[in-house]
Amino acid sequence: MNNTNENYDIIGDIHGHASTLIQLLTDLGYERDEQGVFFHQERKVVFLGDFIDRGTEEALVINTVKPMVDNGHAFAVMGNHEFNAICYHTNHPETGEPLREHNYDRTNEHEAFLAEYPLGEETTTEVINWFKTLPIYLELDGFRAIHACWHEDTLEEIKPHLNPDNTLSNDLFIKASEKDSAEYDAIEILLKGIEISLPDGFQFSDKRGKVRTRTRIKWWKEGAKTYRDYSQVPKNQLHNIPDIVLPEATIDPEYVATNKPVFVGHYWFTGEPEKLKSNVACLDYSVANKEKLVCYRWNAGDTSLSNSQFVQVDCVENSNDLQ
Ligand SMILES: [Mn+2]
Repeated sequence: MNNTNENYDIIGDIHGHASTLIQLLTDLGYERDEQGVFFHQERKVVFLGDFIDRGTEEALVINTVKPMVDNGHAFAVMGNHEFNAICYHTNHPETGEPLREHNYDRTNEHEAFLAEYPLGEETTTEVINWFKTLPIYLELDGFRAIHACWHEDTLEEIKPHLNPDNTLSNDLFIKASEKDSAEYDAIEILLKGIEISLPDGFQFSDKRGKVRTRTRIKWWKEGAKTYRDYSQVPKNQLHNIPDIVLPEATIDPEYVATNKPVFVGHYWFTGEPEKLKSNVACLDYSVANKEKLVCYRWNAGDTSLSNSQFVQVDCVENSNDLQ
């Protein structure tokens, strides 16, 4: 894609917080056209996925983002929540069972979306069909975008199963819904990040209080030697992660500093936004936990990342939240 002369605003996970998104777009100088679609004369947005679940303005997020993409004012990649929604709302062609089981946990996680887009309704099908048009990654001249993890080997493995526009084929949704398949593992890595098992006897609580024995790793980190160095867990849980040296085989090739800059969302960071290393930035700062929505302003000609280019907006409470 020849886009060296374009300026981009890359925006992290929104999770149903449309009022906050609208505040951010306004702060960034975006205006509405006659149809109400946000645009900027000199810039385009790159959305990093996870538009839905958690917040109470799911439709307003979709009705803000989708027309921007349709009108060429934005690009968007798929998040794990869109992938999960597609599987929740799609039945297996042979068994007729949903690709993602409608059990209590999964329905509960998807509750905010279902409140606005009930199962089987026409508008729901339309939104799910739009999710299917989202590519799994975006590679522009200057930078890359993917929801959770840019992992070269996994991308190479999955490329033959992608459509020419990097969207997932219908077949891939089916295969990637079967645990233990190679496709399942690949989607887990790209959309949810790389996880490792902690040594026997160790566990921690995630941000929702669930006890876990596997941890997301800092795949971008160079020189990590121990489980504690390499684990991406809430700060108050770090003491539960052992300072034990990782087995040799666990250490995955990191995202080397000579690679093109990459933007991800997904990791529920808090505090002051900053790059993770010279060429990796995460833009998820937990708006879904009433924290911040974060953007990175990439200007034409940029070749590296700078902490001065982050823009943040505090979560805007909406009337539904106050009920
Ligand atoms: Mn995510």
